[in-house]
Amino acid sequence: MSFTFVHTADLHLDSPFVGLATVSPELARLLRNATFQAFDRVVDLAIEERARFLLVAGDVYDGADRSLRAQLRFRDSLARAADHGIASYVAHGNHDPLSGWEADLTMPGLVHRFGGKEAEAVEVREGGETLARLYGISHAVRELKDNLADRFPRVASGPFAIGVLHANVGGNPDHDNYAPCTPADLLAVGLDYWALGHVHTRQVLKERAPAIVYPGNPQGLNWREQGARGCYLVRVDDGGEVHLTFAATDVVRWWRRQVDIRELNTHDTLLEALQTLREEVRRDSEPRGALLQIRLTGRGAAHRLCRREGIIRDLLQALQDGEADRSDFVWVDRLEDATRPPVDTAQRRTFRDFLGDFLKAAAELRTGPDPAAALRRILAEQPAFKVVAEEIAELTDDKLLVLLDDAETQGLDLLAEEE
Ligand SMILES: [Mn+2]
Repeated sequence: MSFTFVHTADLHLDSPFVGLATVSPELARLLRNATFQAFDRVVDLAIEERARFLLVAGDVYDGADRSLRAQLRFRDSLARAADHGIASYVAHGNHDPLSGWEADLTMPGLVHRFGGKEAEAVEVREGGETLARLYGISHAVRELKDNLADRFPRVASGPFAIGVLHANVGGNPDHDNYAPCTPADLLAVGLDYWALGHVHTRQVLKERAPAIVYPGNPQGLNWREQGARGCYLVRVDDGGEVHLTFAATDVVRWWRRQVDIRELNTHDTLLEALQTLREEVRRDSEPRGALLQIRLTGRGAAHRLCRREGIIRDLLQALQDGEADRSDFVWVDRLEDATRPPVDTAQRRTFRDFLGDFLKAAAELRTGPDPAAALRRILAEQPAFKVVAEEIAELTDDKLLVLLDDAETQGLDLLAEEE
């Protein structure tokens, strides 16, 4: 019997959005509701797709002392799912362990919360048949260092089996190492699907037999959490095969981009480049709003333009004008000037110092009889390039010489830093 379920995690309901420099009252209101609205979209998806159940793999709330507002909203969303006959299975994570404060609320009947001792087993039944067997465990306390995968029973046979777990699998260095375990620990349990939480960027560690999935958070929370965010719609077919579909649920999207000023010589072209970037980001975020941080980089004439008192502020203002009223807004929160003055390479090359010698060597290589061959010879002599020898061999001569130009610019930037 085929069935569908929705897998989400790391809702961080009522999370304060940190790191924004300029927030209008409209934007503040939108952000204050974003985590709730994103979870509502997860529930909407479950209803539209007639999902049999919903899995929430930890970090429902942002802090152990969860707000009453967050608890009420979570309950109301689960109640809406329950009204459509959709059961919810919830595990708690390091941000919202069972030991945290909890309001005295009655959860809808179709909600099951996993305990914190052993992995509990729950059956999902339909018409006298067992559709799936779920195993799950919650974090009992904060900063749990135990391997929770060890607390799952070994499962050899039976109906489609799912594990719900909030854990750092494989020692992801971008996240706290709570409930650490390895992919091998998970494989040893013998389940068909691992519904994980903790890592905020979606990641399919294994596609099938078993599928091991981090859905990421339904709403990005800060500048490190860029791009589309959402949950997974999982279809299990008659043969027990897993089919994953990602669905974006984010209400506002975070982006960080760079603009190189090398070719930009006037205020017009500079503003145009920034507006073009803003429109690209709008297309990448549609139909929702976006937050954007821009860093101006590179060497060129525009460096002097950027340095003029008040220019960066005025450019930022120009980019923000008219955005606040749009539903598909791109709010440029920050414009950072990291540009450098242009360098007259030909003149600098004549200096008798390390940077002069560096530029001379690059120029000699480029004007020699067969620059590409000479460059290949140099790369082959350097042990550091051995690991990419194959990739270098595959490059055309033209591409290799473009890399030489890039390397010269980069070397120039690094060496001139001291000056
Ligand atoms: Mn989290």
